[in-house]
Amino acid sequence: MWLGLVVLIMVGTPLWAARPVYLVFEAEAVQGVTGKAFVVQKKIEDPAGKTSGNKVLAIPRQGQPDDHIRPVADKVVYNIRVPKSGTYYLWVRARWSSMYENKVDLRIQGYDKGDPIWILGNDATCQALHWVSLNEPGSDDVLRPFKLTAGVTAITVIAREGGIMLDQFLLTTDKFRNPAGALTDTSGALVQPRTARHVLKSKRRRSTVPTRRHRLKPPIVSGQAPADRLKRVQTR
Ligand SMILES: [Ca+2]
Repeated sequence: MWLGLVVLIMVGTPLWAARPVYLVFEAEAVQGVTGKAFVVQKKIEDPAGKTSGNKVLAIPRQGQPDDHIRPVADKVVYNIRVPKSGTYYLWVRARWSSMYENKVDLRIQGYDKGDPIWILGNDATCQALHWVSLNEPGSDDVLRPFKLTAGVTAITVIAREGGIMLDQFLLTTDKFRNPAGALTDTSGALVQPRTARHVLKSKRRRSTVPTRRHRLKPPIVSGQAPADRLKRVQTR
């Protein structure tokens, strides 16, 4: 404890301030899956063990394995709640079908000026879930850093090849973290759109407030009242 206090006084910043950030979220937790290329599938059995959440976000293979048909243009977007600014590294727990079905394209908000595409995957481990890092172009093991500011950052995954399953993502400031197996999700890592319940509530709230359209509705002219109104009047 005394050593910690001495170090704190010397460096002038809290020791816990340097704690790395680990944001883990399910690949299938993304909203707006269109089904054109991406689908959510159950994936329970795997040589690598448990599939987190028992589901994956998949890009099914198009045609036969040797056809190498590129899936239709489709994408999903993760809106990630970044708790603090810093240099981050991205990992995905993925299952590739073959060396021709082993990568997805990425766009990272803040790095998409000029529309560059980053490639995630392209490694040689197939037919089993495993963690793959986003690496420098042409490298198998040098992690590609990117700077994020605190707030919400969008990472877009674009379908590039079929035969793909994505289980979890890890976004971290820890350059030396080497994830293994299914990880525990980080609560609140993703910003989800408002739920249907919220939408319903807001609709109810709106319905009690007269809108411009309501105000402009023409008045009912005597003798031309709708049938239901006439019925109510007649039964009084
Ligand atoms: Ca999963």
